[in-house]
Amino acid sequence: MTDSRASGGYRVFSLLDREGPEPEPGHFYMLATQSHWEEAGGRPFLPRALSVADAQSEPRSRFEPHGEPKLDRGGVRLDFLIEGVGPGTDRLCELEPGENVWLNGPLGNGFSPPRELSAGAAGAILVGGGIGIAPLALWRRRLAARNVPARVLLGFRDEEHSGGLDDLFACCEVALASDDGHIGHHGHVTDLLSAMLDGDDAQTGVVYACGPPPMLDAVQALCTSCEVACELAMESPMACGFGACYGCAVPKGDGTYLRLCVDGPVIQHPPAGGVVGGTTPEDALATAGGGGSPAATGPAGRDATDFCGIQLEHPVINASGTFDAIAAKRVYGDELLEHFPFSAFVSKTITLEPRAGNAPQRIWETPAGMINSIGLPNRGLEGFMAEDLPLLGELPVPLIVSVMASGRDDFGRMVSALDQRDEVTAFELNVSCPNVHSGLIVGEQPSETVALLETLRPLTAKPLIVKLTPNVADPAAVAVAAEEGGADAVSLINTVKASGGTVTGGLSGPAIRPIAIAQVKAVAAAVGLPIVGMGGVCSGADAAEMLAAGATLVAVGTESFRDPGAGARIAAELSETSERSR
Ligand code: RRO
Repeated sequence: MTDSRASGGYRVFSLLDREGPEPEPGHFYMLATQSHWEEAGGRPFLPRALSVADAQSEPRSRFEPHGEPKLDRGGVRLDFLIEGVGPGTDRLCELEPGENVWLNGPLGNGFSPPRELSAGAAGAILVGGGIGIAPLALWRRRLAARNVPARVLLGFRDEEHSGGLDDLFACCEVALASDDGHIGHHGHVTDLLSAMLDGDDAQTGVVYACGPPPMLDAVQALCTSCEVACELAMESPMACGFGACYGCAVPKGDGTYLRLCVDGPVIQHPPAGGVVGGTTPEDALATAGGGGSPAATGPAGRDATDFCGIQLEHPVINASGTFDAIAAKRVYGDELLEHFPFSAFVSKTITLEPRAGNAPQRIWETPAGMINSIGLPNRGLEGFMAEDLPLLGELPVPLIVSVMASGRDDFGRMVSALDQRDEVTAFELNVSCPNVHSGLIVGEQPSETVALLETLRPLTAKPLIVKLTPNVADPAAVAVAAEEGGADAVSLINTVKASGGTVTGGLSGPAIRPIAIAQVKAVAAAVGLPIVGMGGVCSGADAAEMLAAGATLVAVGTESFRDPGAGARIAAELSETSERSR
């Protein structure tokens, strides 16, 4: 951090990102203090998403004009507007110049320039509300640099919830509104927009808006009625920022959801090309600029591990549903494939039919963890085989497909169909999701688990890994049933049933690691199968503890949300730990 100053009721702070690249207006960053808040566990636990309010490349100059030597800084200066509204933003507000910040970005899709501007057109209108004025500040400057005329309308709730004007909109004409009348028009900023659109003789190219959801709804309604295109920069609770956590769902209007981090945060209305920021497989193959690589140094061949006859470069894989390799490839480009963070990739669980997933809110931060209620969004078996599987087959590591069904026949259909595909190395049978309410959870009943395995075993020679739930009195009894039924391995733990804030679902993160260690030990004592141990693994030391408890492989889940390169880092740390003890 290079600077932090009060600005009305908010703060503006500046960071120097030495690596860049320079963000586009509308892009956001995931931010945490150095070493992820420096407190192992506790709150804040997850990084916070902030839109960039200004960005300027800093020259690599060695001398000030008057000859004083200065540091060879270089990089991109990033300005953010922030309001302390909870433990994460409060901590960021307290940062002092000189402190280091953990940064992942630039992320997301930015604003797009007005498509057609006829001669004499009025250009763009920028509508900002509260802290949402931030991305519009950078966009206004870029539009001005391109000689695109832009009128700016900004609104604030009250004096306490306002700021950034002098810092971000100095030397530019803005029309203001406030709900309490302390500044500008006494009322909503959308009153100003309505009057402007009504009185527009010239054609408005496009309206760009960022602010609270009711403001964005009103902007969209006004634009629709005036047949003006608009782009809305939206907000949603988000754990990762790169498509892994599925937390930042916003309804698309057709019963399905967008992930705001990779399909937004800027959403176009009407949608460009008929898809509202939709993620297509073609998009996924394109190499994006991205915010640095998630990779760390890959471990050497001495860490090679045999798992059910599959040779893996090291013992660290991902937990299902915590890393979307297709979305991550879109964000990080080919570097992701060159330094893939895991030695095998486990897909998000798929079902026979497509599922939209649960309605937001889907995630809730807890002390040293988070609760998810994602609800298994996926394309369904057919969509997965047609669209995702060819892309996942390009990954440089073996693919384990996670499947779930409401009955044995449907499980059988999925396993039989996927067995035919060379891209699939093994199956994980998810019999333990806490977030779908289809009656019986197979993995809660040893007898059901044996019966499922007896149905599936004859259908494939590929390894079958049973994902166990921690939400039973005796997980080892279910593991024994899986072994009896012919499973090749078990993986545990899935998330722990929990409730916090507005979310009831599954708890993950370091908060559950002691539970995971205890259950891995109990299962290891009861079965001879290899075990994939997971639950709150954040470091090489945690992974070593999991291996010592009886696991053959370790899966990293929630930690990848906080750090996309966590898998590779943990594998490297683990390798160092084992090297020392050799
Ligand atoms: O998608 C989910 O809500 C989800 C699944 Br399928 C799972 O197995 N575990 C979890 O915590 N969430």
